[in-house]
Amino acid sequence: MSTNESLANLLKEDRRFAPPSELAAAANVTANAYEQAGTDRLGFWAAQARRLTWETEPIETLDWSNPPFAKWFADGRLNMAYNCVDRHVEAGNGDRVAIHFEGEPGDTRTITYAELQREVCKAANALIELGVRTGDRVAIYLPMIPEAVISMLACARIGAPHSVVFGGFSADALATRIEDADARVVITADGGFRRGKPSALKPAVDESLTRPGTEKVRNVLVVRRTGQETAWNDERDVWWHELVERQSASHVPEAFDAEHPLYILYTSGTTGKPKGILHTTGGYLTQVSYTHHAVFDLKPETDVYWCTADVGWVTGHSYIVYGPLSNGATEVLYEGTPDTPHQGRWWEIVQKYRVTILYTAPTAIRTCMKWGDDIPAKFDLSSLRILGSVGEPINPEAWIWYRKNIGADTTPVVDTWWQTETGAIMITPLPGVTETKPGSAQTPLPGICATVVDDEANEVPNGSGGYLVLTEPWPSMLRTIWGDDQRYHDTYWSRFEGRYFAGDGAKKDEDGDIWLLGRVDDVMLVSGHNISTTEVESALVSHPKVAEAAVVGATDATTGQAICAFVILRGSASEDEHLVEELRAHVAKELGPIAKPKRILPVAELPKTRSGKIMRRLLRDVAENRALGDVTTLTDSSVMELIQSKLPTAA
Ligand code: 6R9
Repeated sequence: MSTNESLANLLKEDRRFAPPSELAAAANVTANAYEQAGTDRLGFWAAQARRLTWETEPIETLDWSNPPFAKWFADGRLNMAYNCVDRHVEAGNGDRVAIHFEGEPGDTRTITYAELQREVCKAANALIELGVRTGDRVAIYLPMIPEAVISMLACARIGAPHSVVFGGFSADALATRIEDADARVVITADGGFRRGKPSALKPAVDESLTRPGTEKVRNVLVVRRTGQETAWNDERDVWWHELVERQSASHVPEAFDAEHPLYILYTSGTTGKPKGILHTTGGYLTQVSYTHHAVFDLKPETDVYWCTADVGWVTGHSYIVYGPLSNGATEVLYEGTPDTPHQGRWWEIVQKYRVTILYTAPTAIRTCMKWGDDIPAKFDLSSLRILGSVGEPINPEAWIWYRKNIGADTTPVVDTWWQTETGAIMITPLPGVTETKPGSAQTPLPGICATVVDDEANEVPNGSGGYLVLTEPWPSMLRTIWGDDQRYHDTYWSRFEGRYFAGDGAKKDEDGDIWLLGRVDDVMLVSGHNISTTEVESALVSHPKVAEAAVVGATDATTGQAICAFVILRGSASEDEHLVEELRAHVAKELGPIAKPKRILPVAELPKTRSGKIMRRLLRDVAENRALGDVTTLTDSSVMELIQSKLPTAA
C-alpha cells in the first residue's frame, strides 16, 4: 500500500502535550517499564501475572510451540471472580464502593465490594441450581445494570464461559450467537430504560428460542428492571428476584487452569458469519489488569473511574468488568444514553460522582462537539485527571476538543488502540510518561511488539504507511475462533507469515510513533492513489463547521473510486449553498487536490454500530445506489432512510 502521498495531513499535526509533572511524579508506571520489557519480555509479563492472586503460581510463562495457538501461564491455577471481588474483601476493603450505578430514570444503587461478593456468590449458586456446570456456556442479554456485571462474574466464578450479546441486537442475531456457542441458559431482563422509555428485551429472547439450533437452552433467568408486562413460559423462565435472592451468599471459589475458557464474544466483521472470539483466564486477566493500572494510572483508594462503553462490547468486558474490578477500582455504571433527559447528562454524572478517569469513544466526543461547548461548560469537571479514547481513530480536532472542553486543557488524553481479538489495550501513550500527539495511539505498551509493514511484509521506514501487525504473542490474545481453528489461522495469521494481521492500516511518523488509519477494507483508491478514509475525515473535522464526517470510496468511471463524504455540522453551523465548496476547498488545502471529495452530503446522523463505529459499508451502498447490506448490527436503522432521502439523484 503506497499511502505515502497522503501522509501530509496527520504528519502536519505538530501540537505536543507533556504529561503534567505531578501526575508523572506519582505515576503507577514509568519509562522504566519499556526498558524492563525490552530486555526480558516474558520476564516482564511473568512479573505482571504476579499482580494477580493464584491458587497455584505459574512457572511457565508462554508456550508458543504450536503457533498460532498460544498458552500463557498454563501450569497456573486461579479463580477470576476471586481476583475481581473476594481478594479485595479479604484485604479489608469490603466497604469500598465497587459500583456507583446510575439508572437512566435517575434511580441509583451503590454496591460495595462486600456486597458485590454476596451478589456474585448468590448468582453463582443460582446458576448451579439451574444445572450449569463448569464449561457450560451461558448467554447474557442484559441492559447496563449491575446484574450484567454480577452475571459475568458469577459465570467466571463457576468456570462457565459467558457469551454477552448486545441488548440492542435482534432476535436473529441473538439466536445465531446462542446456537454457535451452544448455550444452556440465557440471562436477560424484562427490559431496560433507553431514551426515557422502557425498552423490552425478553420478547427478543422468546423469539430467538423459537429458532432451530437453540433447543438446548433449558432456562431463561429474567431480571425485573422495568416492571413491564412480560410473556412467561413456566417451564423455562425463572425470575432473578425469586431464584437468586433465596440463594446462600457464600460460595467457595474453585481455581481453574489459566487456559480455562472465560468468554466468547462475537465480532460481526464485514462479511460472513460472526466470529466467536475466545478468551481464556490467566493471560487475559494479567493483561487487562496491568493495562488498566498502567494506562489509567488507577489509584484505587482515591480514583473514581468511568468507562461509558456497553458491557456487550469488548471494552465493557475488559474495562468495566475484569480490569477495573481486579484492581479494586470504584467505578460508575450508567444505564442510558448521553442525552437523556438532557445533553449534559454525562457531565452531570462526572460532577455528581467526582469522576477522575473517563474512558469513552471518539463517536461520543464528536457528538458532544456537535451539541456545543456550552453544555459541558455548565458542569464542574475539575475532578477529571485522565481521559481515554477507544474504538476508532480519533481525529486531531476531536482530541483537542476533548482535552480542552472536558479536560480543562490539562488532563492527558490517552488514545488506546486494541481489538476484541487482542483482549486488552496494545498501543497507547502512558499518561505519566508519553508526550502526547493529538490523533495518534503512538507507542506499543511495554511487553507488546507492533509494527507497520508493506505488502511484502517488510517493515516500513519512519514516515511511511502500510499494515499494522503484531509480531509477538501477548497474554490477552484470542486463543482461537470458537469452533473454527482454521478460520482463526486464516483470518489473522496467514496474510503475513508468523505475524498477527490486525486488518488496520497504519503509518509511522518521523519519531516512529504509530498513527492508525482505519480498516484496510475502507482504504480508497483514487486515480491510483491510496487514500485513507481517516485522513479525509480528520481534514473535514478540522473545519470549524464540521462535527463529524464519514468518507467512502464510490466506484467512479474516471478515477476508479471517487471520494464521497457525509458530514454532520456543528450545532451553530448552517447549511448554505457555499458550504460544500468551502469544505471541498478546505480538504484540498489540508491534504492536496487528490483528496478533494467529489461529493459532500450534509446529514443529520451517521449509521453506527452499538460500539459507535461508523458503518462505511452501508454508506458505500448508498453512494453506489445499491440496496443496503446487513443492517442488523446498526443502533438505529431509521438513520439510513434519512440519509437516502437526502440523495438527489444517482451517483
Ligand atoms: C476495542 C475495540 C477493533 C477495531 C480496530 C480499529 C478500531 C479501536 C482504536 C481503533 C484507531 C484507536 N479501533 N481503537 N482505531 N484508534 N484507538 O474497539 O474493539 O470493537 O473489536 O474494534 O476498532 O479498526 O481494529 P473492536
